[in-house]
Amino acid sequence: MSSASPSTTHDTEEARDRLRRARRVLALTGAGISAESGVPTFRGPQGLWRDFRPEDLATPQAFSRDPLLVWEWYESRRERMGSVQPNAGHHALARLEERVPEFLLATQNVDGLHALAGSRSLVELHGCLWRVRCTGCGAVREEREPFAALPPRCRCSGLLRPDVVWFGEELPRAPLEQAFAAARAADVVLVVGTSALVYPAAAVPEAALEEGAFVVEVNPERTPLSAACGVSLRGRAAEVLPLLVGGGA
Ligand code: BJW
Ligand code: ZN
Repeated sequence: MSSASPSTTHDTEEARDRLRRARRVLALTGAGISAESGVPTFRGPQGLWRDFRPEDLATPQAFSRDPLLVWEWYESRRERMGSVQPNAGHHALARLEERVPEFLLATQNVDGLHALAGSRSLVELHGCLWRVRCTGCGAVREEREPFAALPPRCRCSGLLRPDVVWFGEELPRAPLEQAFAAARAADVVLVVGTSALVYPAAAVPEAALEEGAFVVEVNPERTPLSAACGVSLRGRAAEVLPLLVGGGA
């Protein structure tokens, strides 16, 4: 990966100014925004999948083949994420929502940290780690406690699965449509902590660019989106977002 180059004060000021004047803002977040809360990202040297290939674990085929292995991975992540807290980046986005007339936060994350930080105008594109869904009767319920035995089963005896979106599965339709509609209408799109590799989420800022939105990226590394952005700020979300939004801690 290329080394991070410092973004200029001018870029930061331009992004802050655009956000201050914007009436319609979409924020799209990925695993990087939770990195400073202690949640590992998926890709990269410290990524969650350093020792696993995604297709070994995050696919319906992997789950059919070995539900115990897949559940052990999810339970270890649930355990780890159960104690983490939102960071200054999550809080900055919650503050931004309060002052922008039309604001939407679309997250690819399944950790629930945006809601915990107080974001309300929020759609989860890849589901939620704190919900389970029955592969038999389809019932969905919140489940924060660890399971007594793995893989867990529903009252109907069907196998439960995490209510998240795996490769090859369709994203929940309404949240995805909301994200694309907000992208097409936005003055400014803020893309934070995503490698911009996983579709269709990666197509959301592409749609905004096609409609002429100003796209601000916050990421310590370059991504396939960087070159097309209005400004691409090379930094960590918990440091850069408070500079862009102001106020609060
Ligand atoms: C920091 C930081 C700090 C570090 N501050 N930043 C078009 C082209 C090619 C392929 C496809 C395509 N369309 C669809 C596909 C296939 C596939 C896909 O995209 N594959 C690509 C990988 C090639 N997509 C799908 O299969 C999707 N479904 C689909 O398309 O269905 C079609 C369909 C239609 C009709 C019927 C049926 C099907 C589904 C994708 C589901 C993704 N699921 C996962 C797992 C969720 C559950 C779980 O958590 O276990 O979602 S995969 C994983 O990747 C997770 C993430 O949400 C997602 C994105 O990752 P993210 O968030 O970008 O994280 P990283 O780790 O990649 O990046 C972190 C970034 O943060 C880095 O850039 C760092 O630099 C940065 N960072 N510290 C700010 N402090
Ligand atoms: Zn059931």
